[in-house]
Amino acid sequence: MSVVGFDVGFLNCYVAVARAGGIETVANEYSDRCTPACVSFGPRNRSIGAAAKSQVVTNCKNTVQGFKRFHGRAFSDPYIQRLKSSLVYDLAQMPSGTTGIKTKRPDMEKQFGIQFLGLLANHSLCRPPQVPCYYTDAERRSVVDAAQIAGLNCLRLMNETTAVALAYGIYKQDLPAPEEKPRIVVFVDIGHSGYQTSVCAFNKGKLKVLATACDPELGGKDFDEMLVRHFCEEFGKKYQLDVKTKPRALVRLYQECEKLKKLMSANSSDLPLNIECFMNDIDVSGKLNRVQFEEMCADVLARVEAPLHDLMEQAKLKKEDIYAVEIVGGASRIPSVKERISKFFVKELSTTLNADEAVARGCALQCAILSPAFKVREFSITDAVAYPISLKWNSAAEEGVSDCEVFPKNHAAPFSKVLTFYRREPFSLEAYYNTPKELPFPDPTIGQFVIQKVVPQASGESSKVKVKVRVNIHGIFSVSSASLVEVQKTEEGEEPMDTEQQATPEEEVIINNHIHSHFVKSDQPPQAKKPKVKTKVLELPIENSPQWELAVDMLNLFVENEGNMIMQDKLEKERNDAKNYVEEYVYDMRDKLHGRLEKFVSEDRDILSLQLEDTENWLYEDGEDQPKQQYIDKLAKLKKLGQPIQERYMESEERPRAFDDMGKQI
Ligand code: ATP
Ligand code: K
Ligand code: MG
Repeated sequence: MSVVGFDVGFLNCYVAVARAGGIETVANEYSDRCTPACVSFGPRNRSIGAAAKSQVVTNCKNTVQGFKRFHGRAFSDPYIQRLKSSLVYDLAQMPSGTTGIKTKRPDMEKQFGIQFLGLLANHSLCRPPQVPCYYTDAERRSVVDAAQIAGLNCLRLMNETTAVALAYGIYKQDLPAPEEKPRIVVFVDIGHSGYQTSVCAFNKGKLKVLATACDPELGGKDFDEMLVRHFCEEFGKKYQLDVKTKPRALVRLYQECEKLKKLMSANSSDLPLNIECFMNDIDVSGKLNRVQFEEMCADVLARVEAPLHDLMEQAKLKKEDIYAVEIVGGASRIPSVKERISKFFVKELSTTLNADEAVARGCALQCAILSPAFKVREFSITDAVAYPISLKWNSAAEEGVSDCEVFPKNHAAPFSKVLTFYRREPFSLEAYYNTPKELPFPDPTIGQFVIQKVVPQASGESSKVKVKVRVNIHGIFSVSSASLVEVQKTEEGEEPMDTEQQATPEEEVIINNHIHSHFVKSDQPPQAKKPKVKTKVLELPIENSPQWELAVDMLNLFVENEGNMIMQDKLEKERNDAKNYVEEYVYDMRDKLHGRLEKFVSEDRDILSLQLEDTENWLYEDGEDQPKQQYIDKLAKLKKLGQPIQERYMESEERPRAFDDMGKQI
């Protein structure tokens, strides 16, 4: 068994594996540790990673990138609608209302993210994915579904900055003892699409996320965008080209601008941008230096500080409290970005972590900790709730709607709470984020949860209903159980026992519905204070409808589709391999016929030569696109001619050796 950490970025994916010796970031089939987050749909099969990325220009309408941000989003979401116009491929509304993509083949209209994450995961043989800390409930659930579709056992969905914090803390030998003042470290991750930051408190063997802040729409791509805009304008004037009208040209310009941006991180001099045959057979060229670049990106750069302010404010920390500021993510290499962060904290930034691999490595470490197959140093991680979660319900006393905040912002997670209601009939709870302005989403709904089969006590009084709500290890909210306490009769006897076992920290909350809708925290279970009664606890069914939930039948359909597509990809690969074997044989035999096999061919030489030539021509014409069996048959036919020649050669090679051996024996 292996456990793997998986960082699916907007642009790049990294995979780290836990091995006996430690954590290792693994390379893909191109010996590259970075796999592009890219899937390309061909007429018959899909290409993934680097193979897909190479089709960004040639198959631009069916090559999908940047799908990380489509998880759990309604098609009508303004964010999606805004992005839609800037994408080369088409988006579509899925039957469930979520976002999907359109590809050339109608049978391949797939739900975003959900399918692709699985693909990438399988492709890179990985296990648990990570998500940005700013992901909402629906986005997280979508990623967990994706892992399931890919047949992965997702041990924990990890917040990216928390994974980085773990990668930082677990190897540190000099952390303060548990009772000492913790070491406070800020982590900043600026990737291609998003900017996240967290502040964590470290003590020996543990870390606690104190606060997180982010700008989900600030990253490397915004700098690319500025460059693209600049060159579109310049080429418009200089060459009278309207780049925006040609998706292919636009995609190429994006690629070149990204390269230029990276070069600019290391050079402050003028740098060229040249593209041959860019549009209408015109070669284009331009140049830029870092000062100009920073000028045109002034608006983007101005957004770097806001999340840092927010972070410090939430954690109620002063800059002097910060021990170190660790930065990761590709775009953290942009000098002016670094400068601004450093200036804010009045501190040199630390780059002790691998900027590209830290997230994946942290995820792999977490998995190794969670997996019984690995012995890892004990390290406890307490994450934080990103957005405050509230519940609302219809008040029993017909006073209208009541609500309460169950998990305030930055509340520890995972965590469970038990809420106590007094009810005589089934009731429903609606969970929602109570700060809609903070959300990257317009819809604050988390879901609807109906507590079923609630009945009054035999006496006619309201029943005590205990509802357990929690934020689980993935950061997902759920109503995990509900029970009704049935008072049977007053009697001397044993206390009702709470036999529930709970791995996550838990807290009991009483909702006093008769008086007001606020809740009281009690240190002791309320039963302890009551006279001794015999009670029976009945488990109640809960009807769960989280927002944008993938229905079970849809999930099954996706699993089936994924299986079919994997099969299709496999068949297509076998077909291509069969074709390649024919091609290889043709070239190999032709060389050998003029080389070491030359002496062993007689009249069969011409027949074989002719056959090889015919086959080569066939491969480029009728044979270019044939079923697998055709290639197999072709190869067999050639081998039938080639085999006797090769046998004669082998025989002559063996003969002198046999004599030698006999000589030695004598
Ligand atoms: P996200 O975290 O937003 O999902 P990601 O994880 O895919 O995205 P990263 O791999 O961390 O993103 O970073 C990719 C970004 O970093 C790209 O925009 C890339 O151009 C940029 N980048 C990488 N190296 C450099 C560099 N030397 N200078 C400037 N930018 C760079
Ligand atoms: K990444
Ligand atoms: Mg990233």
